[in-house]
Amino acid sequence: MANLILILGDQLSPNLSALNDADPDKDLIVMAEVRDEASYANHHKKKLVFIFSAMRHFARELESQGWHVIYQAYHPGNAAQSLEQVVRHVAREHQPERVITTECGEWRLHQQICQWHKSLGLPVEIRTDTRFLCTKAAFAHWAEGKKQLRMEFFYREMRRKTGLLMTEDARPEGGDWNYDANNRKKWNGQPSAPPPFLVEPDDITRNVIDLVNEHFPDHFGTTGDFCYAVTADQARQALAHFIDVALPGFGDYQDAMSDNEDWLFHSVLSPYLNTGLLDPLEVCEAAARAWYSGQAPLNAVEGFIRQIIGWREFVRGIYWLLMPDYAHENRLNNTRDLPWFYWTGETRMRCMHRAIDATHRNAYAHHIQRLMVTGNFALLAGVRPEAICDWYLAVYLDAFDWVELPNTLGMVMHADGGYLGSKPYAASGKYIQRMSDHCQNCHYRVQETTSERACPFNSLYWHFLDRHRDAFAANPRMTMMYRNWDRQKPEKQEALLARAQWLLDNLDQL
Ligand code: FAD
Ligand code: DLZ
Repeated sequence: MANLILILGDQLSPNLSALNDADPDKDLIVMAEVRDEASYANHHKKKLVFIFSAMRHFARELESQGWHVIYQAYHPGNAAQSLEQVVRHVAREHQPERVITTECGEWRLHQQICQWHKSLGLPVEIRTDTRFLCTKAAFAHWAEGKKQLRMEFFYREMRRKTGLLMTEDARPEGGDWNYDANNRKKWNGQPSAPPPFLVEPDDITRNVIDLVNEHFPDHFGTTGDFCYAVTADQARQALAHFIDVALPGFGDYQDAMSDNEDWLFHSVLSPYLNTGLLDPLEVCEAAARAWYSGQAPLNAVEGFIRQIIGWREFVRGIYWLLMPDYAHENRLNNTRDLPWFYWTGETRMRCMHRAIDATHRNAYAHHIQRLMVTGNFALLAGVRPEAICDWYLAVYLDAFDWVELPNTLGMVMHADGGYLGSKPYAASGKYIQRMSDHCQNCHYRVQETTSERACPFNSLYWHFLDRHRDAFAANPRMTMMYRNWDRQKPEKQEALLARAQWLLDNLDQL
């Protein structure tokens, strides 16, 4: 008897575990665009276009390989608007022996699927997602008994496991595990930033763009100039483009920001990795080859590989280890709502405006914008973790709960007490000035701290330290910050706190 194989919108990989041992002559594949998945967050319009178009292309590829695919295209009048309803409907018609799927990437949906065997009255087999290098169980095993979980040590395990950038006698290439100290240069326009990889939308994508504009007009962002890859072939071309033109500068300018350039030397591969169009090992091996052939320096290649086999796998491990309680963590007891300008970009803070504007246009901002601009501001302003997490989950093409939540709640908001960083990534305007040219085009003055035109990040930074003294003063990595605060005259401290309080009371006027 046939099996019904459910493939989700971020499972677009021919080697998906749900397809192992499947029989194209007997088994049915189900894929569905449904309202419940399209609207549980205010997904950016480009994210909807990307996922629906990539799903449609993948379904077509499967059909061309002889699979029988039942595909539900989105329509508001469809009777089935959740994945469960679609599966129930197909199961009723085709009477499969069981449902097979690969474990999904969100606790919310995972919990639902775990109940389907009861609601559908059918066995539901949930298979391990083998597209990650470290399974949930292997991560839990690694974490067991450790007082602190540190990415760096996990990363070294992953280097050993994969053999990436390892010598024959099992030492790291170049002698060091991590070359991050070389990766903090400001970018002054040279070498020039490479052009992004662009794909002209085909008929399938154009139809989806029309559909999203018609049915999701109120969602964040715009569909205009959609140019992302939507097939594995195109994603591989995007990878080749990155290796050729951007990887050599990736390390040096990894932390840089620019007032004019949206992408700098970043790969823009996360959407393809997260939906299965690219395989993480394939991506890292391509980068490693570029070093062995002399095409890119070690600090770039090691830094890039660390992001994928280190950070990406580490945050996923943390997510599944700590959910569902993790999503409710708020150790700094933040209560503030998200300022409205996160949705409009209408703020005179130039760095915030540029990061949000890029996000609105591209459904993309690079890591340092997410961490040190929009994230840093939310941390300093004391925004509720849930509110800022909802924003990050909605606005980026690559956003799925397993990767967005630990990055936002943990790395940015320090709401989990420090799994993702031993100290909060709080910074004043000085950091933004050091790493970008935003400040020279800003309404606010980065050198000033308490005046009406003083950069808001400055006094908010001190306010953050002062109000969280109990949480951080004993942290050895923050001793210097508190020493600098304590050294300031009481009048100055008072003026800084007063300016910050005014800002906090008037966030929507910034
Ligand atoms: P590059 O800079 O070229 O890096 C290469 C690859 O490394 C990325 O494609 C990505 O797969 C991986 N990577 C790098 N940093 C991280 C990280 N911290 N965690 C996980 N993977 C990483 N990444 C997502 O994929 N989805 C998200 O929803 C997401 N939300 C984030 C929210 C916040 C607040 C922050 C600070 C970071 C978030 N990140 C997220 C991580 C990172 O910012 C993006 O992966 C990166 O910006 C994607 O762009 P890129 O492909 O050009 O990355
Ligand atoms: C994010 C998303 C969207 C917007 N739409 C769909 C959809 O219509 N059908 C689908 O199968 N998946 C979709 N997804 C992805 C899921 O919401 C969910 O984030 C992942 O499957 C979790 O692994």
